[in-house]
Amino acid sequence: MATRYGNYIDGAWIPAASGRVFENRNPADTGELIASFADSGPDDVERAVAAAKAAFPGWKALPAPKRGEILYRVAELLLKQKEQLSRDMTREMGKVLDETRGDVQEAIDMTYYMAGEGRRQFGQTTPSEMPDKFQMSVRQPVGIAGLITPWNFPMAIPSWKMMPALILGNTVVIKPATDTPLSVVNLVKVLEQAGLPKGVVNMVTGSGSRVGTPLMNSADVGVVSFTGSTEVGRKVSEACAPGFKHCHLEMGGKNVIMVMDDARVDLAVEGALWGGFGTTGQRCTAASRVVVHQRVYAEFVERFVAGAKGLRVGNGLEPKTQMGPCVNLGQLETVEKYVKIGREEGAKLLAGGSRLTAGPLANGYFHEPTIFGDCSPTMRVAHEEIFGPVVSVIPVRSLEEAIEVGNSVDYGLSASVYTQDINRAFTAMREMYTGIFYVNAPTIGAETHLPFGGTKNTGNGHREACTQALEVFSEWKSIYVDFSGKLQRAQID
Ligand code: UN1
Repeated sequence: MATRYGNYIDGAWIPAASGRVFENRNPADTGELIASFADSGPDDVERAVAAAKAAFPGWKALPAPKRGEILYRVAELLLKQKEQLSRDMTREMGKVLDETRGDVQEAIDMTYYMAGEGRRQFGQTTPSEMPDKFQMSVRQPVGIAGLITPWNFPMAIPSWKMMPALILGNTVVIKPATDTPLSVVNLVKVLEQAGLPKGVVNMVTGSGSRVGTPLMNSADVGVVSFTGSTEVGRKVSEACAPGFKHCHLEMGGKNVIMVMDDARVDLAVEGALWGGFGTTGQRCTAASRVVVHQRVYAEFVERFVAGAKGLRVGNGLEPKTQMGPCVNLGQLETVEKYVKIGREEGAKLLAGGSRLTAGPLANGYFHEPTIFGDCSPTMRVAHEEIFGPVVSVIPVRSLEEAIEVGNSVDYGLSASVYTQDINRAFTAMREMYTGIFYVNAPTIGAETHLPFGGTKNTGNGHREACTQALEVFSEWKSIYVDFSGKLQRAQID
């Protein structure tokens, strides 16, 4: 019998109102059932929102440093359970164990960071225009936060959203991705162990249409934070607009590594392999384009192709595996679709290009690390997000052309330049219209204490992580205290 997990509502684990469940299988071996989860609907969302609403006044009233103490305990417990949490995550999502350890570590880092915000949440004090008057600004929570989280960072991204929401005094309803509910169940269990009061965090599992949509449409939800595709992000934005809900969106990317002719090519190749094929290319920050100066193009491509062909693809739990499967059949089929498109539009297939089905890979969603060379920037493989192990290499003649090509996509999450010339590095840094920029490092690997997010179709102006994460989950209140004992009329007396 598979383990069956319910929703977590008002501090209790309960089945969906309909009694329905859905199964979650290991993408490296679909014969392995991870567990079954509540296949919830609007009724379950309504219950969860009601629980979050009832818990809000008490949680808001708890002093922020006390909320921080609970988060601190959460971080300690996550650290203790890191290995098991990582193994569970590899089984349900597929990425290799080193990377799932990194994912859990990001959750730990974010939780410690936001626990610290329990003693900061700095506002401002400013001088008044008038005598005997004091003024300051403070943050206040919005109310109920609806969080809709993706499968590629199954614990990190839920924590990026949940921890800032909680430390500010909001209560939460979270809908995990249907491919990775176990990692959110595990996170919620840790919250429970840490003594989080009931109703403060509620989790409802199920589909986007039956859980995500009613959650973002609920009149009681004051802020929605979503990570996923640009297409769905636009719908979230539209759902939030009529009621002026706060809305944070973190969406697609088509990130670029730019390799200049003075670059250390060995380092750039390592960076492109990690940036392009880490997490099987399924990161918003993945380096799915590499723009290479023509003087080092041949050398770079030769080494990059050799590196990609040498990557060991397999079950992420095996220590020798370097790249796991795609998360589900849909993603694998998208990868196959783009391989076909690339071939048709004349990109040169230099490595990979096929599904992997031999031996132990037969029951998983595996695909070869794939490289297209001699791409022009307008080819679909070179400017649409694929979210899989496919990298397009584009030759250029100068830094200026690299920047132009780099900026020519609809997304703006992350970019990087490999060069030994500090002037070129700073020029590229200034000119790339992205939220994240790297010098002599790949496009992935952001840390939790700098803002995370992007421009154009990647985001809607908000950032996660760092203190910027507090913005969407709070409202500022400006406070004026007049202790003059008389009426002072601003801008008039
Ligand atoms: C994502 O893919 O949505 O910077 C997040 C990185 C990771 C987070 C990626 N720390 O690659």
